[in-house]
Amino acid sequence: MTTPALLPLSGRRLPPLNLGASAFPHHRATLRLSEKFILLLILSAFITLCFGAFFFLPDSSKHKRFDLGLEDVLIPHVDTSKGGKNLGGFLIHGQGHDEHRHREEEERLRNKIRADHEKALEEAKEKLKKSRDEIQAEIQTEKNKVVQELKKKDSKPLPPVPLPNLIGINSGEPADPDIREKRNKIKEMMKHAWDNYRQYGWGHNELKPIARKGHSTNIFGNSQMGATIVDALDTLYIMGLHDEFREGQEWIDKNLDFSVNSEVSVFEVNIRFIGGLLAAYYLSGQEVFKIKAVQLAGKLLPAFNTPTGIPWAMVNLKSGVGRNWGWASAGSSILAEFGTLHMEFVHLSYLTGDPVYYNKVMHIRKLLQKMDRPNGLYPNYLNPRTGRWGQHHTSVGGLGDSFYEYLLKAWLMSDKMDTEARKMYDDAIEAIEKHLVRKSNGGLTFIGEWKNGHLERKMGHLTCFAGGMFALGADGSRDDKAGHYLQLGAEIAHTCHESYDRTALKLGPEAFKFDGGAEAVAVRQNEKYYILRPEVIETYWYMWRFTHDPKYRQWGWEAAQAIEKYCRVSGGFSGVKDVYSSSPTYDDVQQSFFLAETLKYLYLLFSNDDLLPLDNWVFNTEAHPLPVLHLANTTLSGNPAYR
Ligand code: DMJ
Repeated sequence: MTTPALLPLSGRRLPPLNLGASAFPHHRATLRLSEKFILLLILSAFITLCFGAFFFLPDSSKHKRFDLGLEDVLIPHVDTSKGGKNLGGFLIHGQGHDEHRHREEEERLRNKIRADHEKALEEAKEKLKKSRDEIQAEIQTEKNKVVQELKKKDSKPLPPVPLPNLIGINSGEPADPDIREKRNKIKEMMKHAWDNYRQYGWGHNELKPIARKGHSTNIFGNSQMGATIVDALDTLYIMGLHDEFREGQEWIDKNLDFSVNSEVSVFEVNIRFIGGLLAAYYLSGQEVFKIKAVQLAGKLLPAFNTPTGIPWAMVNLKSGVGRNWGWASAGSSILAEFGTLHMEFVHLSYLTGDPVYYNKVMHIRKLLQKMDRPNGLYPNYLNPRTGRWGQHHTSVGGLGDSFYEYLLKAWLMSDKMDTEARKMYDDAIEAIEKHLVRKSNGGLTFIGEWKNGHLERKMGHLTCFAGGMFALGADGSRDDKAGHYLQLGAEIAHTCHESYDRTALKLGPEAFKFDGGAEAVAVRQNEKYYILRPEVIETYWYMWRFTHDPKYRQWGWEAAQAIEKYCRVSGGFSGVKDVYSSSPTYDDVQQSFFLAETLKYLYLLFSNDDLLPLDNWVFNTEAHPLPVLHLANTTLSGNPAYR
């Protein structure tokens, strides 16, 4: 095939194009020639247009002003109050000398534009001499440069911040050999869960322990973000599983990337990823965790771009577009989701010196403070467009739970300086006690749910965390009701233990009733499952720390044995579908919170209290410990950047 030569604008013939070997030589040659031709055509049209436009411009000297938006350059300072005199810059208003200078300037600019065009043309011609591969290689080099620049920007060291007093990062090894043995068993369970995830699900969000492959749900979006790795890190660290911790760190360093086109839950990513990364940073001091947490937090910020500043439930990490769950009442955001950001966001502001995170969560708080609350209760749904409550449904379990938890923990985390949060917590639990806490016929204290004007006598497994919350908030409670709240915590712990004890597997159902003869048992088939949740064990641990009543260790051990017996499979741990059936079927999911929370609380239950003491650490809702910020007279920061 003969190669046609192109006649460029300069009249010089370009060398024949090197087409090279190809499976479709004809197509490739045609394509390259037409591409180049079109490029040249566009260039020449552009140049003609520029020259034409320039020469057909009205003669600006007649207008006495050179009006290309350059007057600031040409007439640097004109004080009109002084009658248009020369003020050391350019002369104006019809003086001959002035016109001459304008014309000279015009000429200079024309020449510059001409020279620029010629240069661009030369460059284009040079480019056309290159082969497609060369051009592609150049483009790739440019791209790489940009990526490198971005990476440099992303991994820019954050401002140094005086670290809070990190007390109690120790082995916490108990002296009692029986307790030590139990603790070792929990560590072995952690190793089994981790090793199998490592082998079959590495990099995926979670593990399917029966199918032995990766698993994910829509809360993590559609990309492999290694949720189990991030969620498990601090548990590995606390248990002294340092090789495993390092493996996780390496994966995060090399693979955890947030520039993915993936729509994630803002709440879940905050509590599991940001909470997990921050805890790993504070425990280990490894900068990479802090940097990743800050990068990720930046990706969540667009979720707050709503008319009210109440964030969307989900955000696309790449585009920043947010939206709410389709199932939520009237397009609402969920109380337990937008109300469970405070701890992590305060730490982010503390560590970065950037108040943006703090301002976002304080804005939410201020908005909630202004709203009317039916019976003093916070409904679970709030519309982020209108700022109005959705359905009047209040729960201390799913959809509401960790909002109350974070009010208390904001106060604790601020070294008890954030009294506004404490007041909101006290007001909320007073209303909860009045309207939702009841005693069953059989004498069990439970927390029901408020649904459109009536109390549903049902309690979720999730609600069981509240026993620990009441105990944690006892000290510092209004009217010095510490004893009362500790007692309330103990009663909830007892009820939740009963919900475990009344099953075949000695594991608790997802929800249980106190109605029509039912006492702490699930009635509906679809509420009989146990998915390795932590809340009951979490409450045992808090009760143990505050009372040292041995029954809490006993109850925790019962739960650990049941998990070992009924949930352990050779490929990890699985949830079960019916806790009332002695031959249960598996759901085939090893949830990331099993490693983050359930096993961590069990391990702490059999450790000494000086491992992560509660005066110095506050656990986020995913059991990631964050240090108390000992701040003088401010809820925010020991970081001088704020002061
Ligand atoms: C965890 O992800 C967190 O504890 C959250 O607050 C609610 N529940 C799950 C585990 O059950």
